[in-house]
Amino acid sequence: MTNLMKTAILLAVSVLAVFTMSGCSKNDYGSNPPPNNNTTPGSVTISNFSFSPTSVTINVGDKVKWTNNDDVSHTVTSNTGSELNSSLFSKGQTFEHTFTTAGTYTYHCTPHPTMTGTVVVK
Ligand SMILES: [Cu+2]
Repeated sequence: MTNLMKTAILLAVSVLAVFTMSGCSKNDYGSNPPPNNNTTPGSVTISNFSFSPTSVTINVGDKVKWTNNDDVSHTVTSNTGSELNSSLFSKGQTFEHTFTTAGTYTYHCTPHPTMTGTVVVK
């Protein structure tokens, strides 16, 4: 075996080792939880013509899911702006929205304006 061949093999092995190590650390979150990939930290139930809880607090990038348990259809509609703009959804159906900007989002139900709620995005 020539010295050149030895060097080439050594180089190939060390490149492989670096790749393996970096691949490992890429997927190793240690004690930290993995990044938030569209989990649902905010859950709101709609029943008896009200949102419960009326206010949820989440982080930027988090998703809120509304579940309608009423026999009538409801919407989740921003009081101002267009962040929340669901269609009417009926019993057993859900509406989900991911918030990408911090702020306080107040909303109501279009056919039942006395139904109101708030999403606080930190
Ligand atoms: Cu409603």
